[in-house]
Amino acid sequence: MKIQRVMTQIVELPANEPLADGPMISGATRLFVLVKIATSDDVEGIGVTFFGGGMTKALKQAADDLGELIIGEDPAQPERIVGKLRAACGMSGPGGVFTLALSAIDMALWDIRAKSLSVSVSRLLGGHRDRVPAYASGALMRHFTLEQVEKSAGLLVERGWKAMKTQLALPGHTTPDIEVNRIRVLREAIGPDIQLMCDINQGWDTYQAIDIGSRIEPFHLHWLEDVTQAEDYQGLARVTAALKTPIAGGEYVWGIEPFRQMLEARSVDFAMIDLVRVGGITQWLKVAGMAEAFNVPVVSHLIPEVHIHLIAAIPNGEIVEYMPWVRDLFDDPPIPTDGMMDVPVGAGLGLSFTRAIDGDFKVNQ
Ligand code: SMN
Ligand code: MG
Repeated sequence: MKIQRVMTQIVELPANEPLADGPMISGATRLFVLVKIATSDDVEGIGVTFFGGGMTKALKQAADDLGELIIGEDPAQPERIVGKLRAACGMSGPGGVFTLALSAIDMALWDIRAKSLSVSVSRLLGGHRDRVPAYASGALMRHFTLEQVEKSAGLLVERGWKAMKTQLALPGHTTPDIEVNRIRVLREAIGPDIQLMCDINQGWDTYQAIDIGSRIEPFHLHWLEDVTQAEDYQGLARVTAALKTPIAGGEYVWGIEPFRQMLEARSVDFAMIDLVRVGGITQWLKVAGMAEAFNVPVVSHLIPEVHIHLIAAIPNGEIVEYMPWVRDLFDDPPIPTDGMMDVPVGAGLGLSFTRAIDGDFKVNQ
């Protein structure tokens, strides 16, 4: 089988919050770069990437450039293709737009490979489980009022969620007491049995993380995420050692090597892997294996429609982050019910872009 065509497009979707009907900024949108790879055997694979922001057109162009370089390659050789692209692109990598574009292509290669074997990507990669827990994310954001997050948290429980994530490092005037109070209010709103995670998005320093982190311990967070600068492995390790609450991290780093540093420094209790920043499925699996060797569970970041395959495939997959940013790109995407998500049964990723989106693909423009 040979790669014949690589098609890309930019799609803009509304930045809504459907999980608890939360407030949205009027007119706000998010941009995605979609990739479709066609092969000589008529098998097609799809991928998605983002985080290009104001450089989304450059990200699409990067995907087009990488796409041109892989025409004629065998899609069943993702490592060969990654090696070729790295060599061809000089110092455009190892992170940034190069890796974001590579990830979408790599996703599509695994989609093709699994489709050509008539299995799901999850089965192809190990098939540890067919169902995994998922948590609601994006509904309890730091810029929402206390009343809003309290209401939304209650609604998430009513809607069957068993786990959900909020955020601290609040915008504007804040104090440790204000931060702690928000977690207290949320814990009271959802009761003792719902898993509550909290994302700091690198917003605290080590001392704040230990101070506020220890004050919120009575409210039993399932994890505290990205408490301080992601590359400060030793600082994070101090926080991890000081708190009973497990620490999650990993979404901010590029490629696989930083995970080695994090795991060796014992700076995370949960390895959170971002599919587009790690370099796609090929690299994601390497981090998952490294984490397994350190007895560290793996959690996903965004793109739950693809991550469901990965978290389900591996023995140390803990939970899928369900943040439905890309849900509306697909026909009949997997959606969690009662906090559980089923691996799609179709071959490959089991995903297809909506007919309208699919009709808009163009070859390398
Ligand atoms: C997050 C980061 C970037 C985009 C969306 C969400 C957040 C998360 O850190 O973990 O969900
Ligand atoms: Mg996060």
